[in-house]
Parts: sequence; C-alpha cells; structure tokens
Amino acid sequence: MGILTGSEILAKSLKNEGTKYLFFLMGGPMIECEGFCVKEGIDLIDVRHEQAAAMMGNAWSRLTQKPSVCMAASGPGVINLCTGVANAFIDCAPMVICGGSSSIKTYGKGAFQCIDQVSIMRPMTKLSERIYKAERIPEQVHNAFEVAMSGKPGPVYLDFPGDLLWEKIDSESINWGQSGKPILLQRPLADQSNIKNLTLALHESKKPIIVSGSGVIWSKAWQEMTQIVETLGIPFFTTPQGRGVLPDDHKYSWPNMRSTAFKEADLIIIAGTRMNYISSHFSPPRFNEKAKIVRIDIDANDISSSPRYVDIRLVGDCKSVFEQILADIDGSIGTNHFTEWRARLETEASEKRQRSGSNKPPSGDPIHPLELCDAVKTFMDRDAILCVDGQEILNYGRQWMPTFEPGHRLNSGPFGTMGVGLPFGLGAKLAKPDKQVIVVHGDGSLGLNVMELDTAVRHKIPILIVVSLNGGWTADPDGVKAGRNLGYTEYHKIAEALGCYSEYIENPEEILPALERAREKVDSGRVALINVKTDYKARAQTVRYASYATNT
Ligand SMILES: Cc1ncc(C[n+]2csc(CCOP(=O)(O)OP(=O)(O)O)c2C)c(N)n1
Ligand SMILES: [Mg+2]
Repeated sequence: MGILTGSEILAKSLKNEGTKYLFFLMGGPMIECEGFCVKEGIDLIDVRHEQAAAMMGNAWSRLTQKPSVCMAASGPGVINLCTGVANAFIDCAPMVICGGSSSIKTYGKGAFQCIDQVSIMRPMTKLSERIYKAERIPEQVHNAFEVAMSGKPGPVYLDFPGDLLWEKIDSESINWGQSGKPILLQRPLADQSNIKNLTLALHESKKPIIVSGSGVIWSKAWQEMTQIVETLGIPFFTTPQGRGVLPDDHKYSWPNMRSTAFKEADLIIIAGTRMNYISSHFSPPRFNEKAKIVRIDIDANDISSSPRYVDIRLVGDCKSVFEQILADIDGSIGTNHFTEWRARLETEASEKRQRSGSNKPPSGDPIHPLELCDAVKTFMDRDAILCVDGQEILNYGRQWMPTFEPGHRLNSGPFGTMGVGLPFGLGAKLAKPDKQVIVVHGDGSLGLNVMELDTAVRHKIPILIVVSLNGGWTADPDGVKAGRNLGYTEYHKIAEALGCYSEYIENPEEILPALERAREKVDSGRVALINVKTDYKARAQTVRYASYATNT
C-alpha cells in the first residue's frame, strides 16, 4: 500500500470493521477522511446538525444490533454530537464516534476549535480516548467496536487530532493485526445454582410476572422469551423501549392490568432492564413489597447497584439465561401451573374492556391526540417501526399505538430526549428499508431537528412524519405555562419547501385519507409529512384502557 495518511488509515479501518453508513457533518480535520470513506464504499449520510447524526446512528444500531459510526468536526461539531451520544449511552446503543480535534502540536496554544473533547465525552461513553499514533488507528478502531458491543452496549468516543490525520505513514509500520476480525459477542451463562433457585421459586409461586426491557432485544432473545412465556404461561410486561419482543396483542399480555399485576405478583422476573425510574425502581407501593425479585442482566455492576434487594441474581446474557431456565425446568412447569393467576388478570381485563367508551378515543373538533393515535394505529402495517417524540403525544402514543415486532418502537426513552423522533425514523429506515417507518412527532420536538427533512429528501429516505400540532410544548389547558406557546407552526409548508409531500389537516375525518395519500407518496420514494392540528388542552394522563389489548 506504500504511504498512507492517518485519514486513509481511519477510513480503511472503519471499512474493515464493516461500516455501512457514516452519519456525519463535514468539517476539518475530518474532511479528508470523509472523502476516503467515500472511496472505501461507505455510504455517507450528511446531516444538518451533528446531534441528528448521533440519533440516526442510535436507531440504526438498535435495529441492526451493530455499532453505528458517526463523525464530526473539531470543537462545536463534536460538542453538537453530545445530546445524541448521551442519549445513546442511556439507551445502551453501541456506537463508534469519531471526532476531529485540533493538532497535538498546537494543543493548549490557542489553536482553532481547541477544547478537551475527550473529557467532555467521558461521562456519556463507555470509553473516551485520544489516538496518539497513526500506526495504531486500526487496532484502536477495532477495540472501539468491541467495547461498544461488549456486555451492556454503548457509545465509544475516539478523538483524532489533525496532525495525526495528516501524517504520512509507511504502510509496513501500521498494525492491522486486529482490523476487521470478528467481534466477540458474549453470551455468558448465569451461575447454575441460581438458576435452580429460580426453578424452585417458580414452583412455589402463584403469581409470577416477567418484566422485560431492551436487553432482551440486544441479546436477540425474543424466541427464548416467547418459549418461556408460552410454555410456562407467565404474564409479561415490557418497558416502553423494549416493546415488541412478544407482540403487544399476545394472549399472555395484559397491558391494561399492569398496575394490578405489579401490585399482586409474588415473583417478579426482571429481564434485561434497569431498575430505574421508568419502572418505579420495582419498589412499593407500585410493586408488591413481599414479592421475590429475580434479575437477569449482563451487567454485574447494574445488578449490584439495584435499588431493591434482588433475591435471585442471574448475571448473564438473556438468551443464554432463558435457555438455562428452560433446560432446568425441563417441562416440570406447564401452562396449567398459573391458570388461576391468568384467569384473575383476564377476567378483570375483559371487564375493563367492556366498560362503555373505554375502547374508543375521544372524537371531534379540535382533534384529540388520542384520535390521531387511533388513526395511526388503524393505518400502520403490523410490522411498522414507530418512532414517537414529545410529551403528550408520547404518553398518549404509548398507551394507544401498538408494536408487534422486537425493537420496532423507538421513543424519547429513559433520558427523555426531545428531538429524537425524526432522526430515529431516518436511522430506522436505513436499517430496515423494507419496513414502513412512521414518526409521530410533537410540534415542539419536531422543531429541534426539522432540517433533517432535508437530509431525508436528499438521501431519498422515504418515511412518514405525522405531527400532533397542539401549538406548543406540552398541553396547557389553563394557559399558565411560561414559554409554552409556539403558535401553530406551518410544518407542512416547511416540509414542502424542503421537497417533501405534505398536508395540513384539521378535520378528524380527513386524517385517514391523508395518511393513505401519504402512503402512496412514501411508496413512490418520497418523504411525507402530515401536520394535524390537535387540542392544546388535551393532557395525557394514564388512559384506563390500552386499546391494543385485543385478546378477549
Ligand atoms: C432536549 C430537551 N429539552 C427540553 C425537554 C423538556 N420537555 C419534555 S417534553 C417537552 C414538550 C414536548 O412538546 P411537543 O413535542 O410539542 O409534544 P406535545 O407534548 O405538545 O405533544 C419539553 C419541552 C426535554 N425533554 N428535552
Ligand atoms: Mg406540542
């Protein structure tokens, strides 16, 4: 290969690790490397704000279960990535983030865009490192991919000073030893004696539940979880981000009995999810104080820092541990074991369903956000990928719009990051081009990354964006919130100006026909946006009945 620059070595290293897309915004000192990435055959997705690059990468990773790659220019470019990187860290999404930085030779001497990026990235990554020797780029890039995927996945940051990227290196001296070698995908088994304890506990339990999170998705353990749920007949509940491991309308899914099940369960199996605020730390009063707690997690530290005592600790990969559980039970527990418990949930669930009006969204003028969710629910393909961002629309959407496939629901998530919706939709569509991708966006949150409509059009990423246009941030029935009102943003005009198909809708009867017209446009390769004026007074509280519970 003769002489290579640091930029060329980086581009080749990324290619060797299987990089398909580079999510980035151009700028020095990465600009030459970005050109070499094109030569290497990597598809470049250039965005309008770096945070969107990180958010697209997050969604792409979650749907492909591979690390995504982002790149940004030094200083403000790297700092703009941060919201997306921090969100990926909290979402546990594996990413390799390459940031350009000012040259080592002039570091600390008032150089252009000079700031300590490695320190800035440290608290939001699994590893944040500067590269000092161009010869070691392939090795360190490979390790970044390994670390991003190992154990609990997450982002890794690599800092590339300009002089290192411009340096000319004799190819003989470059360490390519690890470059492109397969990544270790660990599937550690749990301690067998603890598996036996779980089997015993299941024999004693009258009311077990499984609460699963996105760890089950990262471990691709949905088949094994389905086998456990179905052969043992255990009711399951998923976290909002972990939806779809089993379909929301599965016969052992009772979303409208969530509170009752949490209060009454005597054995709670927490699989691949943190015991964080999302699930009220699995603690009383929401959860039974006397319940036995079981936790399956690949991260021993996470189990060790549980906010409630964990009786049975299964440190291991969900897929492996589910297999261990099935083997140990070995048919000794069948679905008849928990018949009473399921009947208890089912009886009350069907009573709730029969209560008048509980299965119907409010209708009329102005359009209620639930009516919009209901239209999307009617319209969407069963295997659609739904991305939802906002506050009211996020909460309404969680309760009204179903997900049937593993990982096909991407929300603002446990970090509560507004602005993810549109970039998530784009990353998801690139990961799964054959799926219908629908982004249901609040009008406020859409504004944060609305210029990514342009990215979608330029790169021909055909998705549908449905906006709940309630005139501001959250609902404000009493008109008391400072800084809430935005007015009714004409997103349909912005979308049109950027080359999308768009419509503005006020009449509830027009929602579905507009969605159908949009579908045609999306099917022909265009980006479509439907801006739907909704009720600014509608504040999401828990909807008593989640309408996707179709099992009667
Ligand atoms: C980056 C960021 N900034 C601010 C917030 C606080 N916040 C959470 S939801 C929300 C309003 C969302 O409004 P919109 O997207 O219009 O959806 P709506 O609730 O109106 O349906 C705000 C400001 C946040 N979570 N993230
Ligand atoms: Mg709003």
